[in-house]
Order: sequence, then structure tokens, then C-alpha cells
Amino acid sequence: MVQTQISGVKFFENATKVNFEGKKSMNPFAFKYYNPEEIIAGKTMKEHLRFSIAYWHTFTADGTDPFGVGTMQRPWERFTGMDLAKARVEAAFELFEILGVPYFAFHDRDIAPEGSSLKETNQNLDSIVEMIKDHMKTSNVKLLWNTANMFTNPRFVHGAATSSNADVFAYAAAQVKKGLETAKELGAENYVFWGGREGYETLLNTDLKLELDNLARFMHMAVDYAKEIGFTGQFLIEPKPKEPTTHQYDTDAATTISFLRQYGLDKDFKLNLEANHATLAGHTFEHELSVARVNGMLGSVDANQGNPLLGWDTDEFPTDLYSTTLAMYEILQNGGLGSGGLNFDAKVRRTSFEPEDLIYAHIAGMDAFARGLKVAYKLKEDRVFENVIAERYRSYKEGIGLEIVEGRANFHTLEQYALNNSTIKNESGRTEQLKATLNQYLLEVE
Ligand code: XLS
Ligand code: NI
Ligand code: NI
Repeated sequence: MVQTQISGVKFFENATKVNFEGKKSMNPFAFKYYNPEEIIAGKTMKEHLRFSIAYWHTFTADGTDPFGVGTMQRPWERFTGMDLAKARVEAAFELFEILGVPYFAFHDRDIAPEGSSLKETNQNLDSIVEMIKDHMKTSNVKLLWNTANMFTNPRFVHGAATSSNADVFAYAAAQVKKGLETAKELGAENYVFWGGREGYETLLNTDLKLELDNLARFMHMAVDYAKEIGFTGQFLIEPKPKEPTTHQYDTDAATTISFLRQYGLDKDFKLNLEANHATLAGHTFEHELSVARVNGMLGSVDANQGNPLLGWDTDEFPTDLYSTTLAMYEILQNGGLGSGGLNFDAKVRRTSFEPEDLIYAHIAGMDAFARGLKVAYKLKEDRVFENVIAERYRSYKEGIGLEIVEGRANFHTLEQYALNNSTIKNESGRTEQLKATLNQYLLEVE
């Protein structure tokens, strides 16, 4: 257990390492399904799932909502300023060890407070990055990704790379430059862009074309600078619709892929897909993963879930087994996440304010994805959906269908075919039967 240097005591007082005890266990401090060393298809569960803890929700956020102040009891919050930043690092590495999570992720402003100038802000960052680097040396925890918070400070009121104010564009560039240096310094496996305020409220005051062009210019500069300093991590864009701006530019996977292709950035970027962002965009999580996958752009995942009754980014810990199973199915179809991982961009409810709720919440999410992995693997192994899909599209394997997919058909030959084909016979898609089979797998897979 890491001893804190700041206070000399542990922040998670009574917690010991969380172990796998199996599905019969009623111990709230144990994994029921996540068995890190269990081998599935030649890889351990730990390697498949590549879990990551999000610094902002777990160590920085205090439970503030639009109607009330923070509720979270966080023993490290008795410190202030840079001491608080240091105490959070200590708390973080304690929790990483308790949960045995191999990765973490942060925004620059999660880990260190802003100073009175950009220079001072960067100095604050440097000293915390140094401290994190030391902790990383003595633990097995690695940085999945870092990112720049370009949405909290009022200077970003009109956006960052898409701000109407060029001075803000320049500031944002300086911030991402520093972010890439941090990524390189800490060996981040990815670098994320979530366009927090990259969008607009009204076209009455917006030059949409200039804003999109500028966003692309910014991304190209980031790619160039990464090459210059030898940062080789994967660049990721995280799509999200309608929050905080009314029209977010990176609304969903399809929109973001089209943007990247339009501006010649598609070879340098992949996507970081978040479950709750998918549902806000009117999609399922698996839809977004699938769109990214078939376009060769599935990079990483922000693992959480929305509340179907609420229309905003509630960032709940993922516990819905349908969602985790179908997500893992896409990830397996993708051959894994490469340098990406499952980052818990998730927060405990405002009513779950005790420190140990952070442990319970991560156990809940890790178990839900571990179960999802097992069920998805069995579904894939038994070719449950593959067989149905192959059968459903069999008309493209021969005759006129084969001519279509091989590029040998045109409107003339197809018209000729249709004129001579007096009966068209369709078959049922069997949606309900397939859902029942999915239920059987969820309940029965060992
Ligand atoms: C907000 C986003 C954010 C990104 C990182 O909705 O999910 O947390 O993951 O900036
Ligand atoms: Ni996210
Ligand atoms: Ni989010």
C-alpha cells in the first residue's frame, strides 16, 4: 500500500486489495466476475478489458450539481492548493492499487490547479506530473490517455479551437502543446480530444465554415507537434452531441469520421466512444462502436451509462449487462481495443458520498464488463449472430446478388433482372427470437 507523504496516513483507511471471489461471494469488497488472470481466447481478462480510472470523477469532483454544493466525503479534500493536488495523487495511486486497475486518465486541470498566468499554470502541472511519474515507477499503473480541459475556464466561453477569438485559439494551442509534452513524459498510450465547447449556440452569430476549418487546422498542428517531439500514442476524438453547446461539432461517430476524412485527418485519429454520449445522440452504445469499427476507427471507450429517463450526461457507472455484453461483442469483433481501454468516465451518484462508494462503484463496473466479455466471447464462439447474419444476406453470395457486390451489375442489368423476376419473397428478421437467445446466454454462460 502506498503511504501518503502528505498526511502520513492512508486515505482509503479500511480498504485492502480487492480480490476475485467468484459469483457466490457476498463480500462487497470482492470481484464476482472480474478475474484478472483468467484466460479467455489466449488473453487474460485484464488484457482484454484494460480498465482505466478517470481522475476527474473519482479524485477531483465533489458532487456539486446545479441545485446544490458538493456532498462527497473525500479525506484528501482537507488540503488546499498544490497540497491538495499532491494529496489527490496519493489517493489515486492508493485506489489504483486497491482495485488492481492497470490504467488511469486525466485532464490537465484535474491534476493541478491553474496559476495566475499560463507560465505558472504550467509550472504547477510540471511538479504534479513529476510526482505522478515517480508513483508510476513504483506501481504497475500506466496512463491510458490525457487531455486538455478547454471548457471550464471562462476564456473558453466561445470555444477553444473553434472560438471566434484568435487569442483563445492560440491559448488552446499552447495548452495542447503542453498536453502532448505531458503525454510523452508519462508514456501515455493515447491522447484524447473531447471538444467540450467546440460547437455553437446560434447560426445568427456563427461562421460555421471557419470554425470547422479552424478545428481541423488545430488538429493538424497537434499531429505535427506530436511527430516533432516523438509522441507516438494514438490520437482520439471523443464524440458527444448537444452538451454543453447546442450543436456540438463532433456529434457522433459518423459525423466525426466524416469530419476527419474531409480534412485528411482520418489516418491520424481514431475515436473514443462513450456510452452515455451515444445514447444522448439517439444511438445505442453498440451502434457507435460498430460504426467506428466498420470504418477502422474504434480506438477506445469511455465506459459508463446514461439514465434513460434523463436527457443529459449522467455518467453513471456501467451496470447494464445488455449494454456491456453488446459493447464487448463489438470490441471482440474489432480484435480488441489496441492501445485503447475501458475508461470509467463515470461518477458515483451524489447520494453515494462515502469514500468506499468509489470502490463499490468500480467493482460494479468491472464486474459488469467482465460478465459482458464472457457472454460476448461465447456468443462469438458459437457464431450465434454470425450464422444468422450470414444466412440473412445469403442472396448476395450467388446470382444477381453476387453480381452486385462484385461490381458487375448496373441499372440496365438490374432492370432486366427485376422485369423477369415476378415474385419477391422476404423472410422474417427474427428480432424477438434473437433477443431471447441473448437472454439465455446472459443467464446461462459459465
Ligand atoms: C464529457 C466527456 C469528458 C471527456 C474528456 O462529457 O466525457 O469527460 O471524456 O474530456
Ligand atoms: Ni468521456
Ligand atoms: Ni461524458
